[in-house]
Amino acid sequence: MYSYSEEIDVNLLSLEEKDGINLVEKLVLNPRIAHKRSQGIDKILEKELKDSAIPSTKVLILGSGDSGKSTFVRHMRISYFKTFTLEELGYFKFVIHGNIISVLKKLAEKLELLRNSNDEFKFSPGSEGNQPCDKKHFQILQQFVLKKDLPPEIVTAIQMIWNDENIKSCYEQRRQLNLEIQETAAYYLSDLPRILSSTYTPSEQDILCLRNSTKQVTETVITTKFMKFKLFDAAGQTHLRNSWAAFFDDAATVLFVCAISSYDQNLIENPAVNRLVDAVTLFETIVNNKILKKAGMILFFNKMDIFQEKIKTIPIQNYFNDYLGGSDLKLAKSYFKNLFTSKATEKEIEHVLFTTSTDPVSMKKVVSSVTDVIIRLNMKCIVA
Ligand SMILES: Nc1nc2c(ncn2[C@@H]2O[C@H](COP(=O)(O)OP(=O)(O)OP(=O)(O)O)[C@@H](O)[C@H]2O)c(=O)[nH]1
Ligand SMILES: [Mg+2]
Repeated sequence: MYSYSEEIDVNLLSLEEKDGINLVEKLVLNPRIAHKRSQGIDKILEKELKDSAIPSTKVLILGSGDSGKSTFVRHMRISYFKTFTLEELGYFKFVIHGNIISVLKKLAEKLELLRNSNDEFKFSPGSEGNQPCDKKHFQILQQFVLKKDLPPEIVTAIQMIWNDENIKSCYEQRRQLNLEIQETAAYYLSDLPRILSSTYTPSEQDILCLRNSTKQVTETVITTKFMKFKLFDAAGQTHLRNSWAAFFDDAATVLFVCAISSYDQNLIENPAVNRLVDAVTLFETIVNNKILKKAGMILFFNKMDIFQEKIKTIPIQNYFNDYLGGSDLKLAKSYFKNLFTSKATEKEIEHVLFTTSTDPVSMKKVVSSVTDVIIRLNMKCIVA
């Protein structure tokens, strides 16, 4: 009498009308479908029961913008899931191409300004100083809006602009020129043919180097056999921090990330404030926050790769004048560790780590030790 497919979605839980027939009627009319559907529901319930038997723990990942919070979440993803979905890889590819374009646009725009100004800038030998860098390619790139794939003329424009010696000089002198350029730019720019090829799929290292500023607190759930980790990755820029407090309840762990290499940098959103001074102030409010009283603290001093190189040429004392350790790495680490931990008046810091989040080898150990601490802190939080 009625004809309908037996391939009915057994996971369909709503009893909506289909083909003018109420689903309840369908189930009564066809016992096979009813059985299949009931089996489907049993499976869902069984999985839910299994999942709910796994204890879960809430981890807040807090810290200033650009410190490496999302990069750490990507490490957790890589460690426990091993792969990313095709959809995620497509998105990462889009972000990486966007990163490259935005860096080159910044450099080309700065170069244009420099050519028309009296600022001191060392144009590359042999280049005609007042000739605009490949203007045609610069214009093509400036007008381009990235949607999905890169058209061939954009690939050419990117390569031509990066091959320009003056663009490279501009990049080398970015600090003196006060140009805020993504710290992982050199990694991508040194490997353009691979990254711009039509068959490009981002590697694990590419994914760890991408820059995609978080705009709102994002939850990532990682379910292992023993524990479900609910990671809340916060948006670190100053104007986005007032959304954090809504997530503080029931947090067993706070992982605070600061970029130790930023001691000589100011906030992009407020150029009057030193980034590391901002990070210490923020840390003080978090570590002594009453709602987070039960939560254990893990502190990451991230971007150690940049820090180690930087202290050789840019004295810490120029920015933190009570620091007297010169370019000694051990003394520098200990100074910043004391600076932060001395702010914790309400509790001990459980774990302090010096990390380079773009290095997958060293981060394997970090992920494993942090996971152990998170599990321990969860137990402590339950007992407290
Ligand atoms: N060289 C270097 N770069 C790093 C390190 N950790 C993170 N980065 C890079 O720094 C940039 C910022 O990292 P994110 O993880 O996006 O920073 P975030 O703290 O999530 O920033 P917001 O989302 O704005 O709050 C990315 O390009 C990362 O690849 C590190 O240890 N060394
Ligand atoms: Mg982020």
